[in-house]
Amino acid sequence: MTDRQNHSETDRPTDPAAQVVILGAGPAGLLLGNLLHRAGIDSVVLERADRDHLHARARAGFLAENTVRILDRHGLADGLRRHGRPHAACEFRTGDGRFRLDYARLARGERHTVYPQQHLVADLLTAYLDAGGRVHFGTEALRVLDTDGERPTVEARGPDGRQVRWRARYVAGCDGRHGAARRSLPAGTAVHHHDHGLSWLGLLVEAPPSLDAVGYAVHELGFAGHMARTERITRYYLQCERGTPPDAWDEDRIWHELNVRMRAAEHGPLRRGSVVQRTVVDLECDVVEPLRHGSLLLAGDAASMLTPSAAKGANLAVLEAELLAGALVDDLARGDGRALAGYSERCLEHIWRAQEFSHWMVRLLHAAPAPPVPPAARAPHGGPSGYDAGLRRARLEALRTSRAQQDWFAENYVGL
Ligand code: RFL
Repeated sequence: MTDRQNHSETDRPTDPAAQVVILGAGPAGLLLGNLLHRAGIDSVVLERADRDHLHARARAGFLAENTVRILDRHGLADGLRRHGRPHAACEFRTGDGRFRLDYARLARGERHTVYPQQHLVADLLTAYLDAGGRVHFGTEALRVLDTDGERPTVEARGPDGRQVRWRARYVAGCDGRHGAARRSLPAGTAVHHHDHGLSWLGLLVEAPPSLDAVGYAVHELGFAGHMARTERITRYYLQCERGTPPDAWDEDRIWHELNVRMRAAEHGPLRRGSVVQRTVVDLECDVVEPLRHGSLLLAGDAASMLTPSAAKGANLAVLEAELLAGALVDDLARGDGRALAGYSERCLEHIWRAQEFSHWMVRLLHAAPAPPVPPAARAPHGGPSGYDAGLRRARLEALRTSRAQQDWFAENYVGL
């Protein structure tokens, strides 16, 4: 890029600049930064949080094989190869008993690697900084301006509270659902949103996993889930009323609910430990369409948000970051803008498929929230909740007994 291309009339020569300004140092932003830097594209990452916060931000843990392949392809999988653990089964528990699906023996034979997201972020950050990449911590992007031209600007507030304007050729919005990229979308951009009306209390517990499988418990008191994280830490989920504060339930209540819903008396005890993190997740999802708006491109949660029901969000973020890096390198280093023109469409194919499967999982695992129908208007026997329960039983039974259904499940559960 020439100096002339880089400057607009209102730019001050002292404004910092990069070919690509990346908002957010999550899996999407950091993978993108690494890949651009290696290709000789000048980039900078603006991150609202400080480094310690990123190292402690526990979220995802289940990485699909395609995610591992992408990270491997770019030499960024050392940490997860060393410390990640293979995971290949899930167990469904219902009032009719339990059944297990060894999904690595189904469909394409793929498995997950369990590796906490904050460790992956730490690996990507170290690789980027060691290679000479630039990250500005404590720097919050406020908005992206002039995205319809070739000289977008990011207004940001630095750690000292002062505002800085970053000039770029492209801005990559990898700053999640509540970030500046979403706020800067042109008026009228479609954001397809769906709220399941359900919520989970997400817990990190200091105790080894209680089963060698992901546990999905369907119970009349609400869903409960179990997912391994490390040898010392396990993630549990408990469905709760919308609006429940994260600290509403004390530890005795949490363990009581987990034991009852996971049917520990029938299937074996859960390993109890202290709850070290609590968060309430509302099961909402959305898709921004398209993902490109002139010189602003979205990836990861900024592009689409999923419920954690099928463990897809971080995997999509990695896939999209690789596609975006390839498209930006083609455009900036080779003058070929075709991949960038097709970026949104390519990602949306994967996004909608992941959305569809996550949606199916939510309907499998929960009773639909009560419809706003006065009791007098309900059918005298059964009604909508009985119908919904019947569908869920039929879906679970198909999953238990039909090899075709199990292959479909495995392909979607691990695949992307
Ligand atoms: P991230 O990871 O949210 O990173 C965005 C970064 O942007 C920063 N930021 C800003 N920086 C500058 N200016 C601003 N204005 C900014 N606003 C925000 C933030 O500080 C942050 O560092 O987005 P990214 O990179 O798109 O990655 C997406 C994933 O984090 C997300 O999809 C997953 O965590 C979802 N998810 C799971 N995904 C999986 O693939 N497998 C799982 O097992 C899984 N489990 C989960 C999950 C998400 C969960 N929660 C909390 C919703 C479990 C949970 C509980």
